[in-house]
Amino acid sequence: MSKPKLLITRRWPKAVEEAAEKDFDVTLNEKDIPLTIEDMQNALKNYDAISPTVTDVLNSQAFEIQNVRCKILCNYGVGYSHIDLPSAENLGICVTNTPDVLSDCTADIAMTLLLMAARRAGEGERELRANKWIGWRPTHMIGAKVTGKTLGIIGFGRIGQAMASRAHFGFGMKIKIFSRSKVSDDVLSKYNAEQLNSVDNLLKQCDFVSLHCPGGEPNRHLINSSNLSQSKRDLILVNTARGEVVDEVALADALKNKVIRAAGLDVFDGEPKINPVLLLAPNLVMLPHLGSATLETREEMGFRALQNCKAFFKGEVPLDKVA
Ligand code: 8YV
Repeated sequence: MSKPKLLITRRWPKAVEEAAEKDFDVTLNEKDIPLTIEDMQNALKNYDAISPTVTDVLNSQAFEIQNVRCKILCNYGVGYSHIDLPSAENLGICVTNTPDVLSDCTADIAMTLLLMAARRAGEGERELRANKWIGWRPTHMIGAKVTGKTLGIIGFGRIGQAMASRAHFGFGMKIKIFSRSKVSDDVLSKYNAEQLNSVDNLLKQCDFVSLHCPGGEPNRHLINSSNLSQSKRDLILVNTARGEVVDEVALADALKNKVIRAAGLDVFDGEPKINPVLLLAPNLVMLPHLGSATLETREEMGFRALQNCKAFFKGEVPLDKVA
């Protein structure tokens, strides 16, 4: 029996590309350039399986085609808000993601941003490299203390809980959370966490807020000028979820007008383009979507995507089926 034709839309670590070759007739994107919507439409017509990433255009328009061959989109990544699930379902295409394997590294990056923003690490490094450091003094580059403060977590799935674990057990932080569904008392009690009933309340009560909810339309601008204006004045906001969750113009304004203290972003609305207002915003640390960027995790993400794809072609329900 011939192997299913699989398109891997971006380069993967070597070990997983090699593993893919064993079970699939693989096409790699040798130049690692993001596919256009037309490329994606052609791929949907010519491959049995596609493993896309966050950089792929899989909106409803991408699926407006005839003669679709693709049967599974085994997404490389946990977030899948770039895939229009109803359109995929209409065409009978199965969609899977890669949860679990990137929770630790994404929480590590959220903690990195939290610490960098609080302790002004980016600013400090820039000062030093610009040869502007005039030496130690008691009032130099004063930041915000992290240990013992209150952290608000929005979205309390695997990554949110990994963040709570680091903050609570590593930094003695008090944890408050917002989640649309009721989190079980068992889970909350692990971190001595309190579930609040709204994002607005969370922003009012916390020194730090870290976003770990899905992206997409339902959560677009969950953080906006209205709730930022009611937040604690010293709030530090961290976003490793999806860019659209934060109204970036409102965030830049809040930073400029000292409505909040600082922020750390790993994700951007319309990335890799960065809204120029962010580049001008003070007290903002930015990273280029590095949440899952460790070799171990990027390999595990590939193995998990392949595992889902193999299960599908064996006639099983893939472990991480989301549609
Ligand atoms: C991934 C992520 O690297 O998994 C996710 O949802 O945000 C990233 O860490 C990226 O999405 C790859 O598709």
